[in-house]
Amino acid sequence: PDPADIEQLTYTSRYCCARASPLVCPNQELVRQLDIIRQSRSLEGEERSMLSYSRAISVIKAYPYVVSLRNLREELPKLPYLGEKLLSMIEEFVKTRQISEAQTIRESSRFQALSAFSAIHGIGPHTARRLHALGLSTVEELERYYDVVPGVTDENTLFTTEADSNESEEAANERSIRVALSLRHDFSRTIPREEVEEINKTVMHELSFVEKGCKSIIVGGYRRGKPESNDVDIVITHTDWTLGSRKVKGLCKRLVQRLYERGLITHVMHLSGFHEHNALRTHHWDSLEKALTVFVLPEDSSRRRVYRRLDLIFAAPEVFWTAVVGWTGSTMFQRDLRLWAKQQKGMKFDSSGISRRHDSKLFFPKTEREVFELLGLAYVHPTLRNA
Ligand code: DCP
Ligand code: MG
Repeated sequence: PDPADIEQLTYTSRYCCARASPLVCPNQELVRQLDIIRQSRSLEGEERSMLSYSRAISVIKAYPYVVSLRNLREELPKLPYLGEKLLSMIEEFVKTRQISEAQTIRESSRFQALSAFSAIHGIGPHTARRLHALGLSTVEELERYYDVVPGVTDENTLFTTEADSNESEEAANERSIRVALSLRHDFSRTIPREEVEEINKTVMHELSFVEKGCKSIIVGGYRRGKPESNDVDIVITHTDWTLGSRKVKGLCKRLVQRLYERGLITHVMHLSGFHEHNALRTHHWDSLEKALTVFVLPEDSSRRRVYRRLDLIFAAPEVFWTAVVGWTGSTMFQRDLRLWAKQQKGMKFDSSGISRRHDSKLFFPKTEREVFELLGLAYVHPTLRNA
């Protein structure tokens, strides 16, 4: 990160997109314990409480000093989103290195079951609670319930290029859960940066046979500097600014088809071209196509094949940088970008575009910096977006 950029950021801002949030902060253990409470609120479907904890946690992540009884009295009460409840928890932590509520939650069997269930891709808090209410409490019991054998999936019937149109959302979701359950031992292994890079290289090599002149950026946690990722997220576009949008259209299915034929993609959980951004609907490049897949690198003498989650996102050149910013995350960072754009600038931001609210005028940033400039924000380096 450029020190001149960092200087523009203030940890006291109400918006995390105006703060610097490093991957590891001076109060990491405090953050870890508060995150257990946040996770519990999320699993219980207590959205408002969950969001309060998310906001408080992200404020602490950007706080550049180790919390002490002194700054608890003087500075912390002035920071946004740190209310009485949070301050008393921080005080408890400063005095005892523990937050008793986090401890209690972690020891509860309900929390253990719900968090184990929601760790399976496709199982959200609602489904996790439903499964738990059926009397299930371990992942082994889930396997029996879904009739899944670890490591065994039916690869052929699971792939369909019509997954988006023919299948009901519910059926697609159940199919994803079954795949994720059967491959959970692989999916729970994190992906080192070198393998993320090799997956990107392999995908782009295959893409060059499908369409020339494309480029990609690896986004997600990798781009924020995480040493190990849970999945691989790649945004792809075409290098030709004028013809690119036409070349990108339909590319998602064509690439997925090729990767599947090569045995590199084994499953497609979800395939879509969707219209996220209302203002863009009437235009020819109106969609961000994406494929949520399972990818496996070819066997190598030095390693066995490990199944990995791979998300491919396709963006026309005009919206490439908004897609990159959106998919770099973090989730909280993206949430506040939208909020900032709306509340402070009368703009609309999401992964598929930036527009002005009063006249729906669209903006086509040519660089990542320009995305921040258009939104009237100081540039935040990707490694400082871990809000
Ligand atoms: N994202 C999005 N829309 C979605 C899912 C994610 O815009 N439907 C964005 C926000 C996330 C980023 O994409 O920060 C990547 O999401 P991941 O779930 O892959 O999370 P990370 O990449 O941040 O971490 P990891 O994959 O290591 O768990
Ligand atoms: Mg990711």
